[in-house]
Amino acid sequence: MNNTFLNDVDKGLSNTPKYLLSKYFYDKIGDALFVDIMNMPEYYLTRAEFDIFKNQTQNLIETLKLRKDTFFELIELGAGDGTKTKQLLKALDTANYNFNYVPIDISQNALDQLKSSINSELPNINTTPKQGDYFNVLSSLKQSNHPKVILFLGSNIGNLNDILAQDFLTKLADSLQANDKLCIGLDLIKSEKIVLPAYNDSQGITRRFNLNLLERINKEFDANFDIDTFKHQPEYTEDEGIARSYLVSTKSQTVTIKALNKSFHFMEGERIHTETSRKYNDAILNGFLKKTSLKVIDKLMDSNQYFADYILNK
Ligand code: AVJ
Repeated sequence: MNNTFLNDVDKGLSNTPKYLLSKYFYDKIGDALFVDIMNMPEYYLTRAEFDIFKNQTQNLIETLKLRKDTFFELIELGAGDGTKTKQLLKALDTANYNFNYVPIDISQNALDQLKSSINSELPNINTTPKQGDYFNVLSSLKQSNHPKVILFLGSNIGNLNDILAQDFLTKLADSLQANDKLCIGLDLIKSEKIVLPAYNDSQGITRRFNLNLLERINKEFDANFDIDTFKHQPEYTEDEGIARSYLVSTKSQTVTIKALNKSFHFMEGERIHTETSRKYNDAILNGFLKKTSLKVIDKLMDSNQYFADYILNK
C-alpha cells in the first residue's frame, strides 16, 4: 500500500506536467479536513445530496426496488463519514429490511470511525467494511451471490478522468447481475460562480486539504517540501464542466524525497495537478453508459437542482 503511494509519487513528479493522485489526500488529517470541507458554506455538494437522502428516502427505497423478504448487500464505494447514507440506513433499519452494509473506502481511519459510529447509532445494522480503492474492490464484488445495491455517492466518480470513469463503469457493470442496482451521485454542470468557490472556500480549508498531500509526502517519505512556497490553485469552466486543482510552486526550487533518493526540480510557476472533479449532465453520463450494459431508470435531484442521484440497472 505505502509502496504503491511512493511509486505513484515518483511517477507523478517525474511526469511532465507533474501530477499527484487525489486518492492520496485521505490520511487521518486529510479525512478530518474533508469533513471540514463538507461543512463549508461554499461546498454545496454534500448538503445537496443529503437533501435527497433525507427528504426523498422512501422514493429512493422504491426506485431501488428493495424488498423486505430478500437479503441484500448494500455496498458503498467511498463511504467516507457516511452522513448521507445513514439517512437511508435509518429508514431501512426502522422498516426491518434484511441487509448487510459494506462500506468501502481508501482510508482505514474513515472506515474505523464509520463502523464505530454506526455501531452506536444504529446497533442493529451489520457493517463489514473493506479497505481499498475503487478499482481494487471491483473483483471482490463478484464473489457474493446476494442481490446488491451499490452506492457511489458524493460525485466521487468525478475524481476519475474520463478514460478511467469509462473503464470503471464498464468493469462495474460486468461485476453486477440483472437484479442489482446502482445509485451514482453526480454533481451537475453549473456556473463557475457556484462551482469554483466550492474548491476555494474562504476559510482556506480546501487549500490546507490540497497542501496536506505535500505534508503527507514529507512525513511518510522524508521529503522536504516547503509548503509555504506552494499555492492552492483551483480552476473550472462551465464549458468543460471539469474542476481541477493544482499546487503551484511560487519559486524555482528543488525538493528532495529521501525515501526515493531523488530530487525533483520545480520552475517558478510550475504546477502539480492534484485533483480532477468532473461535473456531469444526462448526456455525459449516457455517453459513458452506452458502452456498458447499464441504463438509467430514475433520477432524484435536490431542491436547487445542483446535484443528482441516478439509479441504474443492467
Ligand atoms: C470527494 C471527490 C467528491 O471532488 O468534490 C472536495 C473532493 N476535493 N474539495 C470533490 C474534494 C476538494 C470531492 N470528492
